[in-house]
Amino acid sequence: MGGYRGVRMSRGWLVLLYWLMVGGPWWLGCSSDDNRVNLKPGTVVVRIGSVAPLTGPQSHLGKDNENGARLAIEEANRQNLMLGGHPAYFELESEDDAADPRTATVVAQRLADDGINGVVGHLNSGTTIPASRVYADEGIPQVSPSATNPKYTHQGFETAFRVMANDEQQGHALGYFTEATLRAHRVAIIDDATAYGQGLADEFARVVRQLGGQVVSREHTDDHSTDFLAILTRIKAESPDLLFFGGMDAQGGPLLKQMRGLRVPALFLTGDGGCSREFYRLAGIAAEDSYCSLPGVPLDRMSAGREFRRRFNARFGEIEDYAPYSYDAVNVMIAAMRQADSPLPSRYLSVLKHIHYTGVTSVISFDERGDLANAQVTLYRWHKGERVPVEHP
Ligand code: ABU
Repeated sequence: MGGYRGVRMSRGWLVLLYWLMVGGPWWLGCSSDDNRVNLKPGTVVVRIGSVAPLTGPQSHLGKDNENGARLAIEEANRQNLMLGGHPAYFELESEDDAADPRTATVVAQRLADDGINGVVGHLNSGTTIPASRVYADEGIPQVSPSATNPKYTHQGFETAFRVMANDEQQGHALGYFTEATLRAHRVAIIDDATAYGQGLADEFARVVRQLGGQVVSREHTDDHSTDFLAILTRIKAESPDLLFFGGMDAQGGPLLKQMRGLRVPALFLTGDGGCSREFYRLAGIAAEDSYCSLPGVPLDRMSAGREFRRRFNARFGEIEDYAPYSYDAVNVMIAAMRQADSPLPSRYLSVLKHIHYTGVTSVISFDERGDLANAQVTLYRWHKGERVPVEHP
C-alpha cells in the first residue's frame, strides 16, 4: 500500500516538474494520461473529446464510438506529427453523457471550460443538438459520427459537422425502399419520442405518403419502455404490411421479439439506431428477414474498410456500429489541424469547413451547413445472423 502511494507521488512530482519546465499555452488542462511524463520538452498536447453514453442501455454503442476515436488517436501518436513546429501528442478525453440531454450540456460545458481542442460526438441526436450550442458559443469544432437528426447542422452553428448521412437522406431511402422495393403500402409506425426516433419516423412517414403509401397506425413510446404489447395489439388490428420503428437497438430488438410473439406477420424495418449486432442479439431468431438502414456504404466495400476492420478487431474486437465514423471524425479534425499547422480551434475551424479528406468511410467534405457532402445510405436484411446489404449506392 505504502509503496504504491510512493510511486503515485513520485509520478505526480514528475508531472509537476514537467509543468514547470515546459509550461506555457501548449499545456491545455490536466490529464491522467501516464504517457505525458515521457513527452519531449515543447510537446503540444492536443485534447480531443469523445462524448457518448458509456452507461445504460446504449453503452455498447458509446463504447464503440469511443474505441473508434481511440484507435485514431493512437495511430496519430505513432506518426510523430508536428504542429506549429512542436511535436504533437494527442489525448482522448472520453466522457459519458448517458444519452441524457441535460447531462450532455453539463459535459459539454466542462470540456469547453477545460479548453478542449475539439469534440467528436455526441452519439445521440437528442444530446448532440443541445450540446452543439455550448460548443458553438465557445468556438469549439464538433464532429458527430452518429447523430443523424437534420436539426443539428441546421441551426446555423459554424462549429457543427457530421460525417454521415442525415435523417432527411435516411428517411428518404427508407421510404423508397418500403414503397418501391418491398411494395409494402400499408405501414404502421412506432417511435421512441426522441429527436432521432421521432424525427426519422416523421421523415419516413412523409416519404411513404408522398409515394402513395398509407400510414395505418402511428404510435409513440419512450426511450426506456420494454413492454410494447399494448401498442402491438392495436397495430395488429390494422393488419399493416410493414412496421417501422424509429428508435434504438435496445428497444427495437425486444419490440420485434414481442411482435413475432403476438403473431403480427408484417415486415419489420428500422433505421441505423437499430441496425447493430446488439439488435440481433436481443431479437434473436425474430430478427431474421427484418430490414434496417445505415448511413454510408458497407464497410467491406469501402476502399480502406477491410484494413480498418482488421486493425480495429485486433485492438478492440468486433465493430458494433459507428466506430469507423468516430475514427474518421477524429482523423478529419487532425487533418484540419495539420493543414492549419495549429490545434487551436480559432485556427483550424476555417480549414475544417473546406476540407477534402479521404477517410475510411468516405471522402469527407462538408456542405455549407456542415453536413457530409455526397452522403449515402445502405439498406440491409438480416440473414442467418448476418447484416447483408440489399440496396446500396
Ligand atoms: N443515428 C441514430 C443514433 C444516434 C442518433 O441520431 O440519435
